[in-house]
Amino acid sequence: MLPFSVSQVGSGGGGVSGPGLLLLGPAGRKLSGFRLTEKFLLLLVFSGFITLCFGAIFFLPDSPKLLSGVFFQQPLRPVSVGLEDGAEDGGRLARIREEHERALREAKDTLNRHPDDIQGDILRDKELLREHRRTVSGGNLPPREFAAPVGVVGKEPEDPDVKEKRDKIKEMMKFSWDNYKRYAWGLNELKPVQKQGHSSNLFGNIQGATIVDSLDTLYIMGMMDEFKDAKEWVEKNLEFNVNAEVSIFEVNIRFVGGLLSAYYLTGEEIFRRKVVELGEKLLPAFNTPTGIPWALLNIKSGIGRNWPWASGGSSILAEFGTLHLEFTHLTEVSGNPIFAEKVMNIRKVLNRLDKPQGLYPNYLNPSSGQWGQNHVSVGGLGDSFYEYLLKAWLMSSKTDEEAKKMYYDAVQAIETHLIRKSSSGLTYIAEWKGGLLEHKMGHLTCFAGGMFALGADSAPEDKTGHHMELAAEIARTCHESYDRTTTKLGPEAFRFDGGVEAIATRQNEKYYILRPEVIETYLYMWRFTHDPKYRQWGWEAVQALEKNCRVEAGYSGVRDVYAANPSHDDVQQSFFLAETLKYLYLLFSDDDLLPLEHWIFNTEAHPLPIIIDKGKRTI
Ligand code: DMJ
Repeated sequence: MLPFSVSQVGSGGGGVSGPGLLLLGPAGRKLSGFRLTEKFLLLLVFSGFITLCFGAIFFLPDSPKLLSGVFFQQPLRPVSVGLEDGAEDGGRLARIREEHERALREAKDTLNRHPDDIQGDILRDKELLREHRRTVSGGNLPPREFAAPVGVVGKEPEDPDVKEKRDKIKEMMKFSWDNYKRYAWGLNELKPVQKQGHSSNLFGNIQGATIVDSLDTLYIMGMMDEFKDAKEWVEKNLEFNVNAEVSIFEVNIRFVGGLLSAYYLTGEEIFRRKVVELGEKLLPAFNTPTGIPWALLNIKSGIGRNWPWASGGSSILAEFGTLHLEFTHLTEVSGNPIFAEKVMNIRKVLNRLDKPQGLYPNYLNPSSGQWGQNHVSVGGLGDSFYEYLLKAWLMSSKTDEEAKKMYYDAVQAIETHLIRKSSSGLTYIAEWKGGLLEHKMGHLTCFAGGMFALGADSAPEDKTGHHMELAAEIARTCHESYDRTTTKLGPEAFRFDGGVEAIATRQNEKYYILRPEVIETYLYMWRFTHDPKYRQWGWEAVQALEKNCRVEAGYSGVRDVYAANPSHDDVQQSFFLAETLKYLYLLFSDDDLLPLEHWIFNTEAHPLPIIIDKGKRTI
């Protein structure tokens, strides 16, 4: 406890740090009652405390998901920056104008260009897009032949024990879905304790994240009535003409990914129409001097900007590096090359840059094309960039040699500089901050086990076995991070320093928000090795979820995985239905359900078909 309290009172309260702040002593004594040395000491403690708070917020960003998923977990007012809502009242209009100007100011600061020029570019691009539609297909989507997909309906497992487990996972999906439908239908996510909808500001005013994220899981689990309801909702209610800022990354992996998968699984035109409409709305995000997209975009006005906390107006590696698969498929389903061009340009920019020790820093300025702060991570802020290099190579039927080289070079640098072994022999992936190693691994980083396994087969210089070993070691470490907790669920981050191994030491790293990465790695390891321990570990996770996260109306994250009776954060994340339950279901299915020779999963576990012969799918 601090020896004084800081209270926010009206101006002129006699505070020492400006109007509005009044410092009170231990017994509510006014600061003016202290001697000079006492005042000085108090000030010292107070300013130390403030510096610490700022340090924590601005210099320790773990991931865009960490900041957005945790700091912004409470429903926030969406940031609306459009100008033309006639029905708005005066106050709201003024606020919209203010925010519009702020976004433009921030864009101007990063881009160093006049706001009128920025707006001019946005309008010109919109016109070009319309023009393309008019000339190519009279304003409509060109027709597209759909071939039957491979392996989207699996057989029942023969082993009754495996079947029983798989049925249990399907029941979990039904429970999550039914409760979402009952209490939060049409909203983004469910608060399973309060039994109401949850809105994250990541999607602006776009609604229905759980519905779109769940489409393919419902389909492969054979929950056809639920799938029908979901499809009908998409048809009648899914709207993108919203006057609010969205996260390009989140909308891409959940909405674009979810709709693309639904289209490829079913051939239903509604999904193709919707996904192309959404893809076109996202294009203005690339309107920067380098073409490295903004993190945030108002999809109505087309004005973009970056997260205010991201290293001097930088874009984030894991965000702009996790568009490639979906945008390649947007070109595939629309016939418009523009989507693929945008993501190929990101590659070009990255390949022109020097990489410190072969590593990719997490921040890149979209105006100067220069790296920002020296922070490298295979977890939050970096993670799915590496995943998408490998998957771009695989999705191209192994023709995209550039992606292959970038992936294996990056893995080599990661091995040399970030991968370490603890004293008891646990392999982990550390983070690199300004030249120093931080011996911490995030839950998000645990996806890397699956990635190394998936990439092992094509590893150069006979390194297949080595990559598989690495994958197995990461899987083991991540399993340990679960096994060393009371709940048997893993913490958000765990450390290998100060005498601990695979344990979270900071209170704010002990939560679990229904994340999938560890189970994702079990699935890949199972597919490649058929070692029964991976199913056993997956089943441990199911039991832990049932015991700690299942509440009356759905599943919730927990605040402390080391507590015997952890409290709930009251959010049923849409990725729980899209990823965690899907990966579990696949873990207890035969390998011919979504076989890896035909499908790759985007980073939200939405299956996308492998493309052959430039624009011709295998399926
Ligand atoms: C998901 O949205 C995706 O898996 C993303 O790549 C990382 N974060 C969440 C799940 O943890």
